[in-house]
Amino acid sequence: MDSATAAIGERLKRARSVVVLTGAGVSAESGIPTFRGPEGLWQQYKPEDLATPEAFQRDPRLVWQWYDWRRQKIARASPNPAHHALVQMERIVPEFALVTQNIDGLHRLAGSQRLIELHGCIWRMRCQAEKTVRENREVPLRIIPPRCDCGSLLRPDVVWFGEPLSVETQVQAFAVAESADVFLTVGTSALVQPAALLPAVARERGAFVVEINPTSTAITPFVDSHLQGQAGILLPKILSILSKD
Ligand code: BV8
Repeated sequence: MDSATAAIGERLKRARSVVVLTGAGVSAESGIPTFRGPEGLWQQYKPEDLATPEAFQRDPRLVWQWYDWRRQKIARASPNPAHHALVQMERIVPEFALVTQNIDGLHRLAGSQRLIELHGCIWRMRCQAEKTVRENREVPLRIIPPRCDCGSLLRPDVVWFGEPLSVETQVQAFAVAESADVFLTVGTSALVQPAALLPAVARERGAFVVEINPTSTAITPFVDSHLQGQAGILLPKILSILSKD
């Protein structure tokens, strides 16, 4: 194991509070395309065409076809070693929080409990009129766009571009980032706000910030340590050090 990875494992051993921010890269090894990679989700579509309230207003059927296609892919995916390593880390570290930008539900499926889902979950739907939220795992959707019993359109219970994250979710996420001894940012291009602010806030408050990503990102110049590699390989290595007496 390279010394930088081992050093992160040793640092986690001494940490009281650890926060991990994840993005689509953590689910890449489960076979779910990332947003901005070569085979990325956005390659076929532009975010402003689909993941916005205006797009849904304009063409709810098209937006739901895209989400149905993603739900079908996600339904066939399983948590990978990165997800499992984070579940074990949560059980070892005294104060642990996992903040995810992902809507695929794989962290919860793997068993993560101390989980903050910044952008919602693709398996929940919300009535446009009543604002009631329900879980729906029907794959593929028989009726597109799906409707509530009240007759109104249902929408994915996710945060679209141009929509605010819930205040409660933001308060929780920034609170844990501010009190982190070590902050890991894993599998995210760190482009989407306000999630991408979290590593900077943690660093400002004195956290040791580690980035795990095969490539460099917008925040690579600002982190304390960049481990170049895949989450599904590096996180289990870090966990093996952390779990050693
Ligand atoms: C808001 C849900 C305000 C939907 C998503 C400044 C401040 C505030 C806002 C803005 C701002 N500047 C711009 C904005 C607007 C916008 C924004 O950030 N735009 C960006 C594009 C510039 N932000 C918003 O609109 C946010 N709302 O701020 O509201 C407001 C306030 C009051 C009133 C009204 C409005 C809402 C943003 C949420 C958008 N929703 N998802 C859906 O998924 O369908 S974001 C979407 O992008 C996903 O959640 C995704 O997770 C997220 C981030 O992408 P990444 O996860 O990083 O994925 P990406 O493909 O980019 O990168 C993957 C990385 O993994 C790569 O680096 C790759 O190298 C790496 N990788 C690949 N394989 C592996 C790997 N790493 C490790 N291991 C591997 N094996």
